Amino acid sequence: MPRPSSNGAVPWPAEYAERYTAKGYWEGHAIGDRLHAAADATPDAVALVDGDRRLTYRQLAERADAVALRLAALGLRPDDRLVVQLPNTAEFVILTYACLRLGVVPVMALPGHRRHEIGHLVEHSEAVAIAVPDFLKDHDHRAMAIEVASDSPTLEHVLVLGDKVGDDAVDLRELCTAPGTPEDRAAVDAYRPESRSIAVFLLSGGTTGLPKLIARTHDDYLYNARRSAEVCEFGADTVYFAALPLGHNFPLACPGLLGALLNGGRVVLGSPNPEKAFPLLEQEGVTASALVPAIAQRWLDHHREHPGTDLSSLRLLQVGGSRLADHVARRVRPELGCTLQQVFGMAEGLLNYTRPDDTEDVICTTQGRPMCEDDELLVVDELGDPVPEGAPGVLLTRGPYTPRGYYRAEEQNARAFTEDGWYRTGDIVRLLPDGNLVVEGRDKDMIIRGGENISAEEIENFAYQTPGVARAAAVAMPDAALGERVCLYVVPEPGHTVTLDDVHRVMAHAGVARFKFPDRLVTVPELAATKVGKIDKKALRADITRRLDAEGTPDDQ
Ligand code: OOB
Repeated sequence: MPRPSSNGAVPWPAEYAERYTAKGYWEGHAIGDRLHAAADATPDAVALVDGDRRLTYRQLAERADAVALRLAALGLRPDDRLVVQLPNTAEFVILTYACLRLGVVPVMALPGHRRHEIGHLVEHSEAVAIAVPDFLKDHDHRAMAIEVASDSPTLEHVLVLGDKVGDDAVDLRELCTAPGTPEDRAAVDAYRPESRSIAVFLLSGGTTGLPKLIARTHDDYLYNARRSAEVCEFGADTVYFAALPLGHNFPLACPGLLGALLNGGRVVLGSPNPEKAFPLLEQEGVTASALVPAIAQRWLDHHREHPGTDLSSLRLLQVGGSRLADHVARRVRPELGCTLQQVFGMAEGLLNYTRPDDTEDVICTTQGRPMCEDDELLVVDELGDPVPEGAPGVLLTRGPYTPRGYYRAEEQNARAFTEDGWYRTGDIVRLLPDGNLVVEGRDKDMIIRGGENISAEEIENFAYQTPGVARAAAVAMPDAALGERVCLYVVPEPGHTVTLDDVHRVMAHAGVARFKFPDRLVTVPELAATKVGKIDKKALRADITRRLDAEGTPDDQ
């Protein structure tokens, strides 16, 4: 197992780094430089649309440099970490761009995270700053951030976006509108990060308790966005609609925000709700967007019920994050009039795409193929031996944008990565003779609820903190709207009853993200075990499916 380097990230072995450089995957540039180069090419083109705010490339680049200097004036230095928990706003983009220019590393939290997750991210990344909205969906992020800061030995600066900033925080809106000077650019250039240094921390979907950090370098993440943009045919005429939270790899760089901005395209910020999104798609002439299956389904249903919106500008609809059902996939072209692209990706790296010119069968029944010819894929059985071609097995991968380990996580790395650096995805796939993959299931203990990855182990840990719980197991239960929901099996201690509310109360007290709260609790006298004595989750998944079928209302759960 390669040892982590002094900055805590696990580097690629030298021979691979040389190969990836020689092949041109790693260009040796900082992402901020490439963004500036794109801005120089079309300074007056509109880069960003956030409601009625429109920023040209020149304005965006100048603001990013002005903010970079303001961050430097606050005391932030290259390789410092800044936790970003912001909704899809111009401030998210300007701040992230500023970090990339300065070499400050954004830690991409998700809007749904709460004190429990944010506290962990701050601690593990040793963040010196955090950016949050004041309120979002009735949650006081400002108060949460201040509380986390008071418990943290490293967190010094709280940046707040909104009207309620308070005296103990920095006004992010004000920070992002402060005028720059022509000298800013040269001043920020002086900080230019090394291309092998960490550009951004993404979060792992996670099968362990709390999210692990994935250190993506300027070299590898730039390639991630640039090659994705090629595959997706992004160019100056692209209008990308950012519907999913931008802290997620998919809308951030697959090709997403970065892919559009590196190619002179335009990014329209929004949210997934079709009632709000559809008018924007029409007004702004959106050409591409990325969704998770649960939202794709909502868009299809909304369009069926309200066929009035003109979606003719939309050319490419990317869907990924969890398995898209073939029959839903088949509705996309006839009903929305655009090309579907299935994306099987992961924050850990590897990206598989169906290509726009693939046959309708490939597009609707596979999850695509790797974007790079140097992506290495191995499909293995339980013993780690390769399976025959076309047979299902667990996918292992290595490649020029798949790091060799999680950040400062030697114990987990020993499990998640092989000795020679293959990442165990935990996904069960079939590799078809034409090179496309079909995702058949998961070998990892994770539940994907409407695109949010939830670690079963984390839910079980909270169940065990609930009075009266003797044994607990969290499994995915099928759900028509979200794909999967969380079902918790509980064996109570003798004489106790345990309710869903009891578990929720424990999780609420710990400040856990709402989307992780179990949707259903099933009390059983014992949990079935496998031959080796582990809880038989397959049997539990079959059991909950049977129960739902018997109730006849799986759609209403
Ligand atoms: C994306 O990234 P993550 O890190 O949130 O989740 C990765 C995991 C994969 O290992 C797999 O279990 C699942 O999510 N997954 C899919 C899938 N795409 C992701 N399972 C079945 N079918 C698919 N199409 O989810 C992500 C990152 C970049 C682009 C797209 C998705």
